[in-house]
Amino acid sequence: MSDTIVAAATPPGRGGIAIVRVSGAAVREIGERLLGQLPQPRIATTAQFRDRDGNAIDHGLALYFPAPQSYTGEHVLELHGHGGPVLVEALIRRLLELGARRAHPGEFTQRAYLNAKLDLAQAEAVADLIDAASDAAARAALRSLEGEFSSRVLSLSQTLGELRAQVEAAIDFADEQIDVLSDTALGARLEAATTQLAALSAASRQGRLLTEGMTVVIAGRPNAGKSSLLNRLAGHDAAIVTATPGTTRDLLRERIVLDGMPLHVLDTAGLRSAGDEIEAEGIRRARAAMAAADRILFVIDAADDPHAAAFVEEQALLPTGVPVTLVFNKIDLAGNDAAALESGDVGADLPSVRLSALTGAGLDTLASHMKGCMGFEAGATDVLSARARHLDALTRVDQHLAQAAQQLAARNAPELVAEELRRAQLALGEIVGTESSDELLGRIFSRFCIGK
Ligand SMILES: Nc1nc2c(ncn2[C@@H]2O[C@H](COP(=O)(O)OP(=O)(O)OP(=O)(O)O)[C@@H](O)[C@H]2O)c(=O)[nH]1
Ligand SMILES: [Mg+2]
Repeated sequence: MSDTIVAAATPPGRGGIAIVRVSGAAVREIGERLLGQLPQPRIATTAQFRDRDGNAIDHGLALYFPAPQSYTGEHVLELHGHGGPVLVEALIRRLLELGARRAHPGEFTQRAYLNAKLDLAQAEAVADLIDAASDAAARAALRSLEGEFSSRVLSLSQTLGELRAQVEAAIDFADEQIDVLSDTALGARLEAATTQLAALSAASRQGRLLTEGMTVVIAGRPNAGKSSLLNRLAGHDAAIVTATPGTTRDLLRERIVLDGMPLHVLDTAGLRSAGDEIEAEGIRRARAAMAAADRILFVIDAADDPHAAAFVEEQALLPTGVPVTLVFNKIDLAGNDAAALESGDVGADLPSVRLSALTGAGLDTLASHMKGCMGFEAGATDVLSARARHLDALTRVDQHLAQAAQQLAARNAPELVAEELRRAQLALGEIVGTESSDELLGRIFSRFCIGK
């Protein structure tokens, strides 16, 4: 039988009301001793919270949720008292005396997960909802909490399960193997599953940007104005700016919140054939940072390089798969019309923004462009809060489906196709927690606040 746990569910400090929550097998007995008698289930009832000698610690509302119809799935008692830290602590001490113990961070939600009230992705969405720094992030977290993410994961898993059954049938009827596997409907269904996965991955990638923040690397030639742009975005002089090319040598990270949108912005050493060993190391780090970025802002000195020759030269060396925005800087010198790429020019198909890091002109355009990249527009409905761990699992699903398609196309043994489908299903199971380890649960729930 699990321990009975207690914690304040409201934040520490003074307030109108503080809520103390108790969950576990001993709740009924504890409630009777604290309140004299248990309130009717789910009916808010005024009561005195009494100490060992029967003296009142506080009075307020008591709410009793019998198992399994409660947040945790266990018996839960909520005590709404006055919002003073001394009262809250006195009440918690009394509950400890009655046999409860203090809850660990996230332990209420962990129990909800263990009692199948929520799956793992929903439990994570609880934390994301509480931590949401913007309306968009909160909306995405709520959609995941309400199960939209999980149900799309489960529906994909079900599709894969059906496919697997079809392939496994071919194993059982070895004579007809070829027929079953050459069934074009099978290939088409696998392709449909891959499309379904791609849509889910896209929605989750957007969601991860909202919850964990987008990592943006500012790159470009020396003196293009990269550090000036970082300082503009940060709103303070984080990086050294001088007229000498090669000023920045190390990576510089700033966590910036732009209208509630979390960003990790990295300033880097200017890309050129290095002058010395220190600069060469700086450039190596710049390239590593770009490879790990969600987006590269490639800064061009529009006055000096109106046709973005620097980008043309660098393009082949940029990491593939990381989206790039061209930033034409120094428009105060170049004029707003300069630096236009024409269709057919390298980079003409990339999004571009013109601005002046010196005067701040165009910064709002950059901000709205980045909001768009993050799925931050009001009304973006296909964003689901997701985490790096979910994306990692979805990537593995994608690899297994690609393998399965290959085996199928090559008419290889059905066992191999079935095995790839099975592994894809396992990876999906990790997201919702049908496949989970204690270590994973520890990592997820320890990041919650206490009382949730
Ligand atoms: N007129 C004008 N000057 C700018 C602008 N942005 C940057 N500068 C100047 O350009 C020079 C280089 O700026 P930095 O921000 O240090 O350039 P950087 O790209 O970080 O250079 P490195 O660190 O050497 O790679 C400085 O003298 C800045 O004041 C701009 O928008 N307009
Ligand atoms: Mg610099």
